Amino acid sequence: MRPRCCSDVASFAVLVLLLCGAPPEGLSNVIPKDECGTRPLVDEITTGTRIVGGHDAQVGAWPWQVSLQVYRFGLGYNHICGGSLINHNTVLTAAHCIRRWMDPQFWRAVIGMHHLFKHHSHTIKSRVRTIILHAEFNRMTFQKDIALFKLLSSIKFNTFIQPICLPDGPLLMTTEIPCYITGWGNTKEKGSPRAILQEAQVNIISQDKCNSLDWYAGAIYEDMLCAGFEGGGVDSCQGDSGGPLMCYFPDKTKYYLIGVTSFGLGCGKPKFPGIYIRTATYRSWINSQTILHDKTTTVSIPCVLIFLSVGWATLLIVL
Ligand code: 4AZ
Repeated sequence: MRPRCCSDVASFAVLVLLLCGAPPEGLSNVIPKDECGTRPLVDEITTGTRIVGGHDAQVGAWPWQVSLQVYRFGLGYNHICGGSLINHNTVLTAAHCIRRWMDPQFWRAVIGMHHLFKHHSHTIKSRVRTIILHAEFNRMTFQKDIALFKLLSSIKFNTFIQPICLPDGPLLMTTEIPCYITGWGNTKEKGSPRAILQEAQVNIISQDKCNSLDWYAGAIYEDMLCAGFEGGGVDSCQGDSGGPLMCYFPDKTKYYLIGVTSFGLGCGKPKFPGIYIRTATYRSWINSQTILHDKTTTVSIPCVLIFLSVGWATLLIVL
């Protein structure tokens, strides 16, 4: 039997480890289950009508929409891609957005933004701590086009800033479930980006239809989904990549992030809808990467010192 003092010391060590692993400021950094997917500034009853083409979003309508921007000497920060806030310090985006800017120091994330060049008092800009690319992202086929940005700041939620819910597995989609895409990307294939956040309602298109010979002819893999219209016209475009494809589930009264904007043949073309990475497929990757990273970065030096001291004390008592 171990002496009581040793089990007390061991319990204390476990307590120190647990406390050290806890996120700062009492903010949970795991993926939220309840506090997500709601739009405090929008009355859901009045929305849900079909949109032909995109239109300006209301201020605060999509509180998880993030603009990921790169600093360019002499030009300042440029919007590169969209992203979705999934907890206090994590943005989900597309891997192909990172291109040559692998160093997180090039980037910032802007959250709670409506106009790209006119920030509100509630807009938050955060530098990036780490970029986590899916290790098997394929630049040729765009399979596993998914990445996480871990932010340096822990973002406080408010009416303009909220995380979106992530599905635990495939969600039952019906024609009653409205789905939307948003972004500051081009409004035409050869157009220019929009300063005001654009939104559009889209249909989810079956894998079989999307892969048929006169559509994408087999280029759409299991981890992708197609959304838009057979006749084209409503679509995501360059600059929207990384941003959300989200659906409102009336029974849950929440929005879920169903896809991450990835690619497409041009923009708005008939039979070539936008392609999105299925978030349900990557739920365990997202969870493990988020938790792994938070655990390795939130164990502070004082915690390590306390833990080592407790370890030494235990050894001295035992020997
Ligand atoms: C892009 O280049 C891009 N029409 C994103 C989405 C689509 C096409 C291109 C889908 O970021």
